[in-house]
Amino acid sequence: MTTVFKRPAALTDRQFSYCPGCSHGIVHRLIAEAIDELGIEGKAVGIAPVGCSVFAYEFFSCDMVQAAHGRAPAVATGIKRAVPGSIVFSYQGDGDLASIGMAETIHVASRGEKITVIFINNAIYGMTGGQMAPTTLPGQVTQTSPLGRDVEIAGYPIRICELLSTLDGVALAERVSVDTPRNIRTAKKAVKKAFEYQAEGLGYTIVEVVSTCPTNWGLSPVEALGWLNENLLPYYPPGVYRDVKAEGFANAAEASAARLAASSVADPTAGKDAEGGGCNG
Ligand SMILES: Cc1ncc(C[n+]2csc(CCOP(=O)(O)OP(=O)(O)O)c2C)c(N)n1
Ligand code: SF4
Ligand SMILES: [Mg+2]
Repeated sequence: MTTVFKRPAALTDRQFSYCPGCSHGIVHRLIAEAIDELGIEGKAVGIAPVGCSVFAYEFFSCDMVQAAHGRAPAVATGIKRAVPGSIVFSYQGDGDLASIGMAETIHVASRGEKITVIFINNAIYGMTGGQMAPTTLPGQVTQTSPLGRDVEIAGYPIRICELLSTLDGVALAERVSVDTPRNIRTAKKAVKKAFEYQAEGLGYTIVEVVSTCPTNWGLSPVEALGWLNENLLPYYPPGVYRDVKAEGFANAAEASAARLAASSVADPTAGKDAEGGGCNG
């Protein structure tokens, strides 16, 4: 008999700890399928975050490391630099990545570290009972914004793919969702592409997954999918925000060089007296 459906080898037998209707389980499976299909289990190293996916190290059968709050990209950087042949991915929620870990997120992307970030944007801190996150929509009710996010006080949500796509170290920035079978297939292609770009050494790669948190949204799993479609996807449109290969470059460094060539800035000391001026302080 032909097997048409089985648990990916890159997942352990441990039962997921996620609520019904939560996107985390689907994304875990997609990552595991990508690892299996690319045959990289022996090379893959995952970094688990804080948040509801804190136990990711229990669920993937590849090597896993637990990072402190927001530090997953820094840990990933160290592992990738120490073992360049590894395929390193951090798995982070929006509270972890876009709030406490924002500095690491920006600098790792700008340095073009050859890692893959899987970013679960569910517009809330799931783990802590639903705090407002940097991605919480204007007016969205959370435990810490019971009257709805007031942008006068809390500012506006951060669109991570749009933000990171401006950085020269980025080879791929793609936003997907996993709310329909078709979108799940697109999401899986994006994860595989990110791993492939990393293996080819093209630069930093991120796949943002617009996700559900029915529990802290106070909705049923089906209602949560409706809320995601009506509210989150218009605010966080899926799409490819940066793909250096599709733009005709060999890698992020080449794309960056093209930007620099268009700039008039070259050597600031050119034409100046070698001994002149300067501050010794
Ligand atoms: C202001 C603040 N800083 C740091 C923390 C520590 N902390 C606990 S859980 C968490 C992240 C949880 O949210 P998210 O990353 O969106 O993951 P989710 O649970 O939604 O999957 C953080 C940063 C906190 N709760 N509040
Ligand atoms: S609280 Fe939200 S993010 Fe956490 S497991 Fe439940 S549905 Fe998923
Ligand atoms: Mg979250």
